[in-house]
Amino acid sequence: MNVVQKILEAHLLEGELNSGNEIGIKIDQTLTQDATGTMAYLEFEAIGIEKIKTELSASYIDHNTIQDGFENADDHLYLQSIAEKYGLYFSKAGNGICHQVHLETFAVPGKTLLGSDSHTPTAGGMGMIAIGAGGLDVATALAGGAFYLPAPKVLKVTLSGKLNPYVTAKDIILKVLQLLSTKGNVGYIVEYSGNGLKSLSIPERATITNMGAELGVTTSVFPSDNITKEFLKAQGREKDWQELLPDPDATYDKELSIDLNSLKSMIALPHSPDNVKEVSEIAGLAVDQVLIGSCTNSSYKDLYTTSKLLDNQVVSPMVSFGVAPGSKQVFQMLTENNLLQNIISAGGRILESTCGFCIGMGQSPSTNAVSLRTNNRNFLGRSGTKSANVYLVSPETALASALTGKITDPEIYFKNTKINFTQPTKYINNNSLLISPLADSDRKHIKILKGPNIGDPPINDRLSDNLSLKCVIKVEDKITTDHIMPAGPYLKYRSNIGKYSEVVFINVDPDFAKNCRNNVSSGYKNIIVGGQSYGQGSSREHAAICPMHLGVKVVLVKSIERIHRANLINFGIIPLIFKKGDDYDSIGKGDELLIENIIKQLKAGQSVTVINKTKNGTYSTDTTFSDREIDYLIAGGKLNLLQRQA
Ligand code: MIC
Ligand code: SF4
Repeated sequence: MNVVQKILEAHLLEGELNSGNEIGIKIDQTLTQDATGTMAYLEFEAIGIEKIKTELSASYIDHNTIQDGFENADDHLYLQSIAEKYGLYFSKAGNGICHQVHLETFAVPGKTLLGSDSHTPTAGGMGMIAIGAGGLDVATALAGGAFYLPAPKVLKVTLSGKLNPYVTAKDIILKVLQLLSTKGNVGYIVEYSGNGLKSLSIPERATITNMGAELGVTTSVFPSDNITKEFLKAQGREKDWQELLPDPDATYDKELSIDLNSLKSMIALPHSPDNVKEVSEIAGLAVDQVLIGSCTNSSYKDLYTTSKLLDNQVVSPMVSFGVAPGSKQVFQMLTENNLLQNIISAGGRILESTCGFCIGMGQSPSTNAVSLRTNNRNFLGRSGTKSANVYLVSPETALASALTGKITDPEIYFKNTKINFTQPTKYINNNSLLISPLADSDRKHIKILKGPNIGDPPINDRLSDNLSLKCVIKVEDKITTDHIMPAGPYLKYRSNIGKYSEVVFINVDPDFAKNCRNNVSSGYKNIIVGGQSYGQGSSREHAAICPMHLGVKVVLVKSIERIHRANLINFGIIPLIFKKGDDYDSIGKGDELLIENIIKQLKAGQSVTVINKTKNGTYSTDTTFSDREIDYLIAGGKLNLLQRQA
């Protein structure tokens, strides 16, 4: 068996690993963050369970900590009271980004983790099967329910050789993205292997599994070896270690090799993480902003390197330069070892240990700016400035470019600079911002605190047999959940579906919400028509809930990404895939579409037929729903069923 099979086999509750069908697995740990967490816990409360049933669950505050207005602070209080009531760890604002903190504090080789954030696979660097999902799936896992996924295919990526100085783990994953793209990898889990692993530390492995999310795979995983053991030991958690290696005769569904010796520094160009070139190909382009941080590149090694490379240097006067340590641990390690000094002297702005700029919470670049960032997504407008061009790079490339004021290959720029980083043998463990679960006797008295911005979890209507639909929007390929449900300034409405729904697709079609409402008042449900890889990116289930609130009942696309597909089904929206991609061309915005006897068609496992009354066309669709998914769709969503069962 390979590592993926070993972990899944040990957690299998339903189905068979090699069947190609759906499997149900036991979830050991969960994580949530504030932006998806409020809805996840509202859903958990609605299920009606007394105490969480996982081995360990943690609720992090890291996405929105700006607190402009009461809404955000109220969300934090709600989440803290939920953690106290139901037995979760609570990581307060300032403790760090969920994935970095989870890696340091809780990740355990061989265990499973489900997180309401698409970068949950970060913990795969520790040898866990760590999967991103919608909040309702995490709520289900908290209540002890299985997590369902199609039995995965495993892609082996063999890393051989050793990286040259200033070529990094980030360049490895950017190379993988260049080779595989963000499309067409649904259903795979990536397993890393090869002698190249010997020189990759846990935070570097975590950079790779983190940004594996951009491939659209279910997750990515590294074996657990002596390097894993040393990291856990330095975190004071050696007892959590177990060796986890593939069997010598393990088999894989697909293979890919990367020679680390010949790898160059890579860069993702606007506006997609797979638009990757070598840095040398675009060197010389003037840069306005450089930001180091996010869950991809904010480990102690990343910031140690940042400090050392800035020693006695000053960043270009034309560059706005910010650095966000990924966690309080990283921040404290920097202060303890006198490393902040160089960053401050060089002209760096020290930012809070949160997601911040990565999700458009602050640091929006100037008009038409070139912004170089170490995070994982550069979707159009995500930075908060639609005209800005965001490039994704390693901290080393970011630093060389910040110093010169133009995109610069660090291999050349730093060729005479030598820095020696060795992994610390002991990390600082100070838990002043991490609150442990309460004893059962103390939990009973806790009152849940809900500010006025926090609403009820939304529930959909039961599916009706005939659907009269209006095409409310037609979008192209690679529509991300950031397009559907923008974050940034709107984040504080994550707990208020009515208000948040007003901005669905706002940067694509500002009239979307209004048009949805008009169609509903004329007796139609809404249908969204889209291209390839619809719903890439974030796990935010609001990209399903808010359209549902606006009367969207069907999404008809050329292909769809895993987490978004699951979220749509969880909230009773039917994702249909064109059998013939060309049919997409014949549908226009405003067309009237009809699906007859849909419940019968779904139950019979038939290809659902969509009739275009405006254009006189008929489209067949691929339907690969499991029985469980059909039950959710008919009931109008998973919550309706779970409540009935509870
Ligand atoms: C992201 O990186 O897009 C986010 C913000 O972390 C999301 C979660 C969210 O939208 O709250 C994710 O990756 O799932
Ligand atoms: Fe936060 Fe950005 Fe990581 Fe998402 S990708 S968890 S917004 S740092």
